[in-house]
Amino acid sequence: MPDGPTVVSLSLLNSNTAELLTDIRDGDILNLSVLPQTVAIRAETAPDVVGSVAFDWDGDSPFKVESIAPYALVGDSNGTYNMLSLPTGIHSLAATAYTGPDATGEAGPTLAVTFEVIRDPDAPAIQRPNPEPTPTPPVLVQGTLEGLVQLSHAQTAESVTVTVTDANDTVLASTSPEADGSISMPDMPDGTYTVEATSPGYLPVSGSFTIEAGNTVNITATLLAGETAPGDPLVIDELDVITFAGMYGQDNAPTNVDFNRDGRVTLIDLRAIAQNIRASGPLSWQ
Ligand SMILES: [Ca+2]
Ligand SMILES: [Ca+2]
Repeated sequence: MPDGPTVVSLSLLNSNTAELLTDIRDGDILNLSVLPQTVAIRAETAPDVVGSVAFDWDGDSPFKVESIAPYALVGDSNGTYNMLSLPTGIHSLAATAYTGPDATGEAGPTLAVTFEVIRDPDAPAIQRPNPEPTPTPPVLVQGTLEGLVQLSHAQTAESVTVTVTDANDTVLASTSPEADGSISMPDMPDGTYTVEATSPGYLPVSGSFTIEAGNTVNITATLLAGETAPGDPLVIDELDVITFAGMYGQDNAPTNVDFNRDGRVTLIDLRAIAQNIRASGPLSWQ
């Protein structure tokens, strides 16, 4: 609070009764079809008595200087307010308090408002802009993980499961690719994720991806065939060959040894193990 004389508010009064109708704030819309027709405007000061108050009004500067309280825009006679003619339209009002009479001495800060006067029987008496702008809810930015997942010896990737986890190992999404291996995981909030692709009989693929500003991240991977013995270290080795041998020749074969997903365990599948022998996982997304 400044030490010097200060205009702290501007009051709209009924000039006949001196009743306070409202304080006038920047952006107010005052409806003279509802408010009394006879109005006055008064500057409220701190302290209550100052040297003088100068008013600027609709471009006249100064329009009026009042050296005796009350400090009214169009003056008063011993406290009886003169009626202010207040035409409809936009009005600008500024008031400055001074230490001395007739706008002399030190000036305090100027309180300035712009307000509108309307005459509308259907509108409220006073419309006031919300002083606190309504906070806009944050827009949840969401991106998409898109990609292609393939199995090294199969025509279809339908047996693959793609899982997305966050930094807390919470599973956020899980999907299976289309037959051609394509995946699309929309509605992913911005963040960094671990993405893993698994399929029975294949080394898993794992990677970390960051979605920023709702963008689409493209990821591709090829899983290698031959990991037939789930639970052993992720290496394609003799144990996988032995597991395979136990099911050799079977129809309706389990998918963990039927790498080409043709329903039979044949030499075609053995060739897949041979090609990938000694490979270890998890593999990385490209
Ligand atoms: Ca193995
Ligand atoms: Ca097969």
